[in-house]
Amino acid sequence: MLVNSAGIHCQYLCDEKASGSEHPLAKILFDARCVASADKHYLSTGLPLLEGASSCEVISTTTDVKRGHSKNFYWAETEAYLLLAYWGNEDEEGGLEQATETIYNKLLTEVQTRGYPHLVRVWNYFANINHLEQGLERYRHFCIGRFNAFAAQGIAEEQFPSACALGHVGGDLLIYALATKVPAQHFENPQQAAAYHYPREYGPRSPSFARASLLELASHAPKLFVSGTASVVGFVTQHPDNLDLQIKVTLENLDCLLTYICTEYSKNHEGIMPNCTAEVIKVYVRNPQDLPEIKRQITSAYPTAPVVYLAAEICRADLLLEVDGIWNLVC
Ligand code: 3EB
Repeated sequence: MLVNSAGIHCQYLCDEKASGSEHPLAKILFDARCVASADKHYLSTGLPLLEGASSCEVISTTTDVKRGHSKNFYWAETEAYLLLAYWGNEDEEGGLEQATETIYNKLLTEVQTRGYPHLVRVWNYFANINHLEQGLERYRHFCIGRFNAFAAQGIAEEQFPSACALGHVGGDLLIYALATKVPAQHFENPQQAAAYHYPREYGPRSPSFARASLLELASHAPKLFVSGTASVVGFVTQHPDNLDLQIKVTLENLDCLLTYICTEYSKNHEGIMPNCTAEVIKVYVRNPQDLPEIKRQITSAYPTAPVVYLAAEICRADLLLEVDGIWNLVC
């Protein structure tokens, strides 16, 4: 029997009611409020679609899915993959920092218990990410909660998953994650500092994530989960007031990361350089009026990729956009 032969695939659906696949792990909705859903394989994000392929993304696999849910929790698993989603009500859970820590503790326990101990990718969406609370930006409170949970459960920096953290329009804190039985290979960007080594001026606890995570499962093209990427070189925001140049640096960061990973991959595979093709791209846009210029440059860089443009607050107040996505390494 082939173990771990299951593929995973993401696509933007034209019609959110369309099946997209017979085996969906989850359907991600780009909508105007984030709430725990009654129909639990729909994950409401609170990130409205500004433009693009669809207001629904399906994460699907090629094998049977078992799934279930309870209040504020959804799970779906196949032989190779576990997807978990948690919704948190900050008021009921002692504020953002505590709610984040509680959810990450549950998440890290759950992946262990179910036998998929390796986190590949985590998506984090919550309200008012740049607002101050008790003198500290809410993103930084979130980073403290996440850091504490990783520390408590003995997760080392090298094991941090890829991630994104965006501000949504309001509602529940949503954290969803993909975990596997075999570890992904995590990468850093050669022209960026590791986020987990950002200096203290960016917050009392640094952000716990990798820049990209590569999954190599038998009989499938290696799949690369790319974290939120923005106009940051080293650890410093570039061009805080210049949209055009922020887009260019963001695209350069992506290019640099993808080239580096393909080169590393080729070193371990007889020098064969893979072709890196985008499966899905998400562009998070702070100011909707910036959409035309952002779209122009993204389309020029990725003319054939499925892209959605979402309204979102980026976790640094001086960043105007962030891009993430999933790429396939085709040999
Ligand atoms: C940056 O490069 C931009 O805290 O999980 C990107 C991706 C960013 C993930 C996170 C933050 C996160 O630092 C911000």
